[in-house]
Amino acid sequence: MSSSSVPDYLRDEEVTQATRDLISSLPKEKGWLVSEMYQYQGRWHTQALLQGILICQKRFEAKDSDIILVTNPKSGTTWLKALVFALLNRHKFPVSSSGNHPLLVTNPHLLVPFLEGVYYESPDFDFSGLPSPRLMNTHISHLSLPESVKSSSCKIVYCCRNPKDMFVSLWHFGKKLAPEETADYPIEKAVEAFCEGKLIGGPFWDHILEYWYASRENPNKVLFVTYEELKKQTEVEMKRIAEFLGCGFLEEEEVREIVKLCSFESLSNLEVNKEGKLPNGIETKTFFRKGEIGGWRDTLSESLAEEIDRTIEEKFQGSGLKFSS
Ligand code: PAP
Repeated sequence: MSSSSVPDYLRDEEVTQATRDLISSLPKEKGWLVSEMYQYQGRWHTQALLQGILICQKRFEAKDSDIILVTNPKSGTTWLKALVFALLNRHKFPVSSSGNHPLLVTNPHLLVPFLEGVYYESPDFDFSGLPSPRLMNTHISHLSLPESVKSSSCKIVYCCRNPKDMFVSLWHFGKKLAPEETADYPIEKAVEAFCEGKLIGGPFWDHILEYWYASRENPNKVLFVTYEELKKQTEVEMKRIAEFLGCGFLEEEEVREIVKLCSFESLSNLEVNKEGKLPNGIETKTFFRKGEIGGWRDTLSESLAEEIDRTIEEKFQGSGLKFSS
């Protein structure tokens, strides 16, 4: 990819020799938004993110008190980061005196580090300095998590979103990020790639199902939430997350205030999320588009929606997992 508007982690340059050596042995494909993707442990990655994942697998040492937020891209990452950050820091930064709450002046992505992104940018980054409990996020699949994440007692909160909305959100994000590179790529082709599991990070169903089953097998370790439930009953879901994380008693008023502060309306209207940029160059406003359930209807034709529905039906059959549309 040539455009300078594309952030580093989606670019193919600046990877180490070790990554290049591994990459030369991996299956590769041309991708939407990225010129080349590589299949590692069953998932398709850009070179840069693959490097971040490899370093994370090697270096990240989870602590029992860690909290890791996991999502497929465009499934509610920004929102979940804001909610859990506000929850964990409610004594240090009471939302009621919200005039100086960090979320009012800082994009959630800068308050909660993105593991593989940080390791790609700074391979020697030392996470041990983060205040306890450490709060981090990742898009890494369950299969590829660093060993210490699986063996420690750290907690994982996984947020899943209806795949049609997830796809549409990613589609618009990519178009905003790299208008020239994506201009000639038809949505039909992107839906086909999505349904073949060949969009960045895909197959999306493996990602979701691995965490879904992990949450069933070990409900004290993995909490499975959905964007749709979060949207429909944010306060109820917040309390469920708080209980899972062992946050202790929460006043109803505290919950209400956190939910209000982290709502789409509130965050998307803040100066920092309208005009700001992340260090990797992404404009913060690109993380706030519509924030709705079922917004895919504006973008997907009936036949494309059916194509994704067929994939969902086939891949999630028997799992017990249902998506509200
Ligand atoms: P990421 O995985 O790249 O960090 P992520 O935050 O998961 O992105 O996805 C952005 C989506 O979450 C956008 O959805 P849309 O394209 O369908 O609109 C964005 O609008 C939505 N979003 C961001 N913040 C919130 C929020 N506070 N409440 C609800 N939805 C939100």
